[in-house]
Amino acid sequence: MARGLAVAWAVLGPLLWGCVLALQGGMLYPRESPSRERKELDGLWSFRADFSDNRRRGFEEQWYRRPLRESGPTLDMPVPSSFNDISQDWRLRHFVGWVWYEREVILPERWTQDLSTRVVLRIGSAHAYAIVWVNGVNTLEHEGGYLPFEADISNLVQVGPLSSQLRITIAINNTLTPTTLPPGTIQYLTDTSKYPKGYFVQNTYFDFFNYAGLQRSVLLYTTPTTYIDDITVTTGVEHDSGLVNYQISVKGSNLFELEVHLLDAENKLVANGTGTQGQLKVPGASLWWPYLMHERPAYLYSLEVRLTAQMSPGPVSDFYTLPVGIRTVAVTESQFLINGKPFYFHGVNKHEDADIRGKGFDWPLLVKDFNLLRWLGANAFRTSHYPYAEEVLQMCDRYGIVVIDECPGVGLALPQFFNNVSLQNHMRVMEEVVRRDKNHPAVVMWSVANEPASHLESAGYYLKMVIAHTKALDPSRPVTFVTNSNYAADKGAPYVDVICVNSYYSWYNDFGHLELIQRQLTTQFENWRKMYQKPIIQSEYGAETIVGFHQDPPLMFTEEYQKSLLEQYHVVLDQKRRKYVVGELIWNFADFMTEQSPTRVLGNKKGVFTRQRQPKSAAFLLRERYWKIANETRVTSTAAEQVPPGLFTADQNVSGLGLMVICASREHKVEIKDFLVWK
Ligand code: BDP
Repeated sequence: MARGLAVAWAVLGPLLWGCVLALQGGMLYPRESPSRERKELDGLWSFRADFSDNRRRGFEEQWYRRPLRESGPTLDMPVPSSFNDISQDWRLRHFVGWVWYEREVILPERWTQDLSTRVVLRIGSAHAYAIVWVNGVNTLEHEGGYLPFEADISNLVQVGPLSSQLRITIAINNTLTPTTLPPGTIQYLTDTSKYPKGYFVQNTYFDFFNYAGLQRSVLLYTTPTTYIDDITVTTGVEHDSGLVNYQISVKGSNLFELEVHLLDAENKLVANGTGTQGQLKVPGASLWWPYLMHERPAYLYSLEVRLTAQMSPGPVSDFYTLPVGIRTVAVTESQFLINGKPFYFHGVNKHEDADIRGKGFDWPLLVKDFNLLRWLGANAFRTSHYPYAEEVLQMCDRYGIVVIDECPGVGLALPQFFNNVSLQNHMRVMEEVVRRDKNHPAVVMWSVANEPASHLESAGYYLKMVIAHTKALDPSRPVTFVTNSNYAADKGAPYVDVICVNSYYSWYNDFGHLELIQRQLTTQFENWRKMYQKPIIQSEYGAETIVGFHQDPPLMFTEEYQKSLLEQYHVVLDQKRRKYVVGELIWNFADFMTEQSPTRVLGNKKGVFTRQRQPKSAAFLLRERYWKIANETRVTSTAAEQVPPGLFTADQNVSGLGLMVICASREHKVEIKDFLVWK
């Protein structure tokens, strides 16, 4: 049964693209073009946390009606940033409830006078519930952090007494409840001998600090009033040609023409088309390959879309350019294929996390992280445990770092979290994730959850529904969730395309007993394999390590212990990766902040880099390993361009092909220093 499903997906997935569920409204990343302008609102905002007992003073006093400074004292708050670690006030570090942000903006006069211009306010993310007012008018509400939302505010800035002065007020509530994603509970502690009246705590069921605020950019952008609302691209390969299927939605008029041009990396036109959907054929296409898999990784074309609409004052044009990578993804019963070749994930799990800024987006941090990934020889990461900023995925497209894109379905630990309201919400969140990230070639698989209580019957139904919905939204990619349940008890595993397993042998289980890892890990893989003939990824493993702690023979928390634990895992991974294990993702790329607890010393210390991005000894061990694996799994350029037509089924001898690739690559070594010159 399970086997049948996986094979059916590999064969039918891409053919089903025509049956994709239509989502209302696009969420194209705001890019400048001859018809579009952008105004970033990053910088200092006015800020106030509502410390009142019921946290509702801001609404009772209508703080959005007047400039925030008029209703009380404000702080300077940088955007993007989490608000938690910015001030010296411990109450703000641990605040639960509504916080208020405000920013005054001067708009270019044309934006307010030209009625054929559409002005959009876009918030990159606001964790976890946000209400937005523009000049005191309730404009937008959004539930869920880590994803963008936007509103057309033209009628607010272009009618009435025209004014270039805009006041944007955003109230954000970080409370997590049983029906939010991630879920949480609020616990009132009523024993007055211990706690003051009304005392409550926010319980979370995940292992990272619940940073909040405007953690990604806020911006304004324009389009013409008839505009390109959305573009959906899927790609394929037929003989030596690349195929680019496009679907474009236009809003504002039915009288329009669309022209589509595909340009290569040298800006040369390679194909063109017209209309709202079509297929472009690129003979001799350069494919999008993962980092270290090919000598020319991450090849991107540009899809230029030009809209011309007939409006009463005359023709209007809109332009949008989308980066496109041509690649295929498929799963057989023992392999993960990119462009028809076996792909092995040798990478990391990450967090959006750093000193002071918390989960706030930061370019220097992002570029440093990508330099470290390349240094490490990592070719992939999972966005544990929520969708990362769009700019991160753009970097992945450009650097060839493959992504398992995970939604914030983390901490689904209690039976009451598997209810119908949560299920509807989870499916809506997956719609938002797919809508936002569907066009990134780097994204090769969706993960709908991390470590849900998947042994529960109710979780089985819930996961089945979320996975089916995600597949209907995007039949072109495999879907998974990450499990730590027992293989025999897991009720969600029948529905995934790839089994992703977390295990912490010799850390949380039999701690200190490194000698048991090989036995236990072998059993883990063999049990899962016997039950489900599907490829397996070791999606987490690792050990807590305080940088600078040393002990030999190794003891827990030392750098030596982390290294030894990894080495033990690697022995088994090496045995199984030539069979059906298709990836290993270390937990974690870097140390990160968590809630306080007796088991966390200033956060989770399982990073191979510190929170400040300095290497622990394990980073060097991992680096040797990843570059060695890269040497073994790389495809030669000649083989790479010969992508077999159509899709593999489990019956075809793909493992034979894998062997051929390994042999061919022996003559074509990747040197560790290559990362310096490849990009
Ligand atoms: C795993 C979780 C991850 C934790 C990790 C740990 O998926 O979020 O941080 O354990 O305990 O179970 O370090």
